[in-house]
Amino acid sequence: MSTIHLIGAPVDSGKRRVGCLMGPDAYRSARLHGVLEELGHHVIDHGNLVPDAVDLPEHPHLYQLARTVGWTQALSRAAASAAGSGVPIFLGGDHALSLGTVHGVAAQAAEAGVPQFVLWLDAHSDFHTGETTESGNLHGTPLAYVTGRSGFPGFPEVANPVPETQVCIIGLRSVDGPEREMIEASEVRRHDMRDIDEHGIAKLLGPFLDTVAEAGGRLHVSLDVDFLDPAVAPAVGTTVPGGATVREAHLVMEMLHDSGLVGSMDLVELNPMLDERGRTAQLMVDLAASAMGRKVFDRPTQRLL
Ligand code: 4U7
Ligand code: MN
Ligand code: MN
Ligand code: MN
Repeated sequence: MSTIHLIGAPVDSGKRRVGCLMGPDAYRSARLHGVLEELGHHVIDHGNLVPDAVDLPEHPHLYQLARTVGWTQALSRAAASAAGSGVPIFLGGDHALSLGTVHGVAAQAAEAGVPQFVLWLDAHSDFHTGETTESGNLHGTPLAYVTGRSGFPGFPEVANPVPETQVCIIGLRSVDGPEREMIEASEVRRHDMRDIDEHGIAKLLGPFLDTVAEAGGRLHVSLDVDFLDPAVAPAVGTTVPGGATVREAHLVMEMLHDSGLVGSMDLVELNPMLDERGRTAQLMVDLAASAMGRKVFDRPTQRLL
């Protein structure tokens, strides 16, 4: 059994549409803490973080740059300290929070001499730099930042970039032109929805987990709500039709648990303003439970919030 650190990260600066700041409390209302305790884990809820106060002039293109830099600094410290003493689960908050969480866990892994791997479950590749993003929304940039690309003015230096070969994206179905170019020129592993349809998701994830295990590595999992099909997970601002099913997502989580490789996890992009009777928050809590060891036969009768 593990020590699990729940760390609220009500980041809402990574894009224009507000509401993700309510994410951490939606997960709490859907009983994340209790569900994980019922699996036998030692669970500590650290409450919500606050961003550092950062004095940066407004950027002509990057939306809420100073606020997001402040979050990145605070989250990196929190992630580095929690990763050394258990499994942190970051309750988002939009995906800009991963600029900090991956930065922090990668720093701690480097100190511990463990290779850091990242699994990105998302409809989008989030591979823009500050120079390529058309929207200026920083929630579309974290993978480029943590793999060490330039174009992030004011952000902490990335002293421990995650090597491209140690990143795997699954669920892709919305990638912008410049992201496509950068990814195709990179060694990032990526699987789009067609790959899932043709091969089955287990055949895509399995080999990546084998690579992590062979390297003696540790895995950070970043789960964007929009990885899921909007029909089952409507509470997200960036819905893209044709996403993962409930069972595909659970299978990923079950395989992650069996692997014993997960060192940290982000639950991102939940916007409770857009939810229907809490069903998306509930599904995300159920997925986190699967990742932490709940079996299909252990699942309680469906509760309605
Ligand atoms: B998310 C987008 F243009 N690529 O850059 C952009 F399509 O964290 C979307 O994956 C980014 O939800 C989505 O704004 C970021 C857009
Ligand atoms: Mn994302
Ligand atoms: Mn996304
Ligand atoms: Mn999104």
